[in-house]
Amino acid sequence: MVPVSTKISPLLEVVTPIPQEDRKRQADLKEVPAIVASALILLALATSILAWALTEVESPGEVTSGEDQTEPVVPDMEMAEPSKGVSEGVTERTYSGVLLASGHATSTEYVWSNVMLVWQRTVFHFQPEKNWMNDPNGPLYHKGWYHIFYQWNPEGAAWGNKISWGHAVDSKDLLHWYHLPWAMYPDQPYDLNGVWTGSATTLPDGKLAMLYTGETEDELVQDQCLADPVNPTDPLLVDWVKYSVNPVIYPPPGIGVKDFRDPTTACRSPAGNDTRLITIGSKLGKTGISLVYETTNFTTFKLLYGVLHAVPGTGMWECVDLYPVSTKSVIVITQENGLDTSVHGLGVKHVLKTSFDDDKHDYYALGTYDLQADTFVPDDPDLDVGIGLRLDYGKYYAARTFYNQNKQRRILWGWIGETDLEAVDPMKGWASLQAIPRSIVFDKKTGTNVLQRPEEEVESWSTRSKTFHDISFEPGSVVPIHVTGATQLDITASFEVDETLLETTSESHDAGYDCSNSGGAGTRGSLGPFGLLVVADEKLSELTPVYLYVAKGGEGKAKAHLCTYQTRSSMASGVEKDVYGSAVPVLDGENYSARILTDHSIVESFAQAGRTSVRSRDYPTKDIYGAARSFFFNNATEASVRASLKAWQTKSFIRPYPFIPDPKS
Ligand code: DQQ
Repeated sequence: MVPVSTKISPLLEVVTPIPQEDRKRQADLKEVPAIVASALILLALATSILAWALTEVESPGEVTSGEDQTEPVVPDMEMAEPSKGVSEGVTERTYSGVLLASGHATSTEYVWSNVMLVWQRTVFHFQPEKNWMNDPNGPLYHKGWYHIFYQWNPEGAAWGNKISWGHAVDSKDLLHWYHLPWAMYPDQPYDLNGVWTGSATTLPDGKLAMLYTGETEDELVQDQCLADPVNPTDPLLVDWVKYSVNPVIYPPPGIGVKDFRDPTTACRSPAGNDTRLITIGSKLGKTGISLVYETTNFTTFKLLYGVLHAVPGTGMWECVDLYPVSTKSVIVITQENGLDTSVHGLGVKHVLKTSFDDDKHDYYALGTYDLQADTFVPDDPDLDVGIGLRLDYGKYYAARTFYNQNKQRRILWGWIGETDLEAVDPMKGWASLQAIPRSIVFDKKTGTNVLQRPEEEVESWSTRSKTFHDISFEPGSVVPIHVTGATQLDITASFEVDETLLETTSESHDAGYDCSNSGGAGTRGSLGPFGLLVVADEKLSELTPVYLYVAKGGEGKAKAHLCTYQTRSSMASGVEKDVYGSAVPVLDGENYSARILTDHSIVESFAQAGRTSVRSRDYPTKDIYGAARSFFFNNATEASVRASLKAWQTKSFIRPYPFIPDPKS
């Protein structure tokens, strides 16, 4: 065991929680003195830390853009288009700027350089070569190739009315994608306002049916349409043709024409004879619902009586996803297999996931899909969709799964949107990315949640690794993690904490701890927070703490939370700075554990093998290229933490830039 005691208690200053709205309004003004003060303290502290850190100083990373790297880029707010929103079929940008009394947006004062903007582009997350992207669409595995389609604007880096389906393929590791020509473009009366989100169904004979939502241009009516690959034997599925008598489903009576979208993958119905069921999200008043349709041919559909499920007060349900997970403890193929969409019966539960248009979060519930009654019944009404669990507690939306029949895995894709100002997107030339694909299985230990883990191919994305065994960190310490290439890391860490302290500590029961209202990593308890500082620079002038906070819960038992603290992640204004996170179950005898992947401007965190996960999009100005560092920290007041950690440097897959025009355009 190596004891470490670099004392830095003032590092993560306690911030009094303030309401979210006020926080956004005040953030820019308040942070400046706090950051300056902290920076001075940290400068002194960093000197002692440097003795460690200097042993492995990285050379600056390569700048890939051919543009002038020094030329500053000033957001032109007047040129910016108004923010897009619900009525236009896309997620509203949550951060829309901070207006000063003068009426000027503070964000215009931040001068982004090309060097900073170029650095934000990720190296192992899926991104199109340019322009705007949102929801993942129709993911599938076909003849040895992974396919991802996605909502894409061929005309620029903002959501617009020419939303099309971008398309990329990869045959080996979900990393080395080939960008193909767009698959579908809004060019028919039934989809002139956009080829929106949809899903693929692989039929037993290997044929594919792709259902998507089209929106008409004049009345903005949302209808469901069918498309097929021109040549189903083509492993790349390059060409797609829309069905000649689309749309195949109109909004039924009583359903708002703008509230009817995002058909799911079809599953087999007990009615037999190739009868299949799909579900489509909608709302009735403020009640989120999902309708069920039956089809035998994907061209004619029958609306079934009632709804799959309804939850009052949850508003419009977008991107509904319904799939089975295995509850069996002994599985023939593997302990961790996923299931085909049509599997049901003994040893199977269903996950119902919906994306809430009202608050832009993805919620799910575990339950039973009764195929006779065509209804979903949650296991626990207190954990129903929108009341209980979220797929992710950070920036993550419109997720969609597919079944990889080759590996028997259910794989989840989800969209990470931008959290800065829209005006900056055209300067970068792109907006948004997809979170790394995760496999999704039932958590047989808790029985109350799913586990989401980076899909196994992600292991092959790593190159060099460094291991740190059994290191003891005193309360109030921060220690650099000596790894090169801290801009792109895959870190696994396990932590041991002396929980008997909960019996002796004067700390009162804190069952109501909540990452978002806690004040962040500066809120100190006897047993936490502890974790990593990522996307940080040597002086810690910018840093994103990802940490576990162990509070004293009911009956004096430990209650853990996984949090990501963005408040000091960027010195730039015009950037959302939230504290994300949620509780994570830790069972008796388990160590605390986390997996954290950083890819330039993205941090993806998983706790306890994926019981809880958090994504964040960061916009640093200092800790970029070779200046990026990672640290371990323990900001508990009483507990020492023993940690073991392995950090892998991940491979890069830099996509060609500038963009090579589509052969079709
Ligand atoms: N995005 C699509 C819609 C979907 C929404 C439009 C969710 O089909 O409901 O781009 O982000």
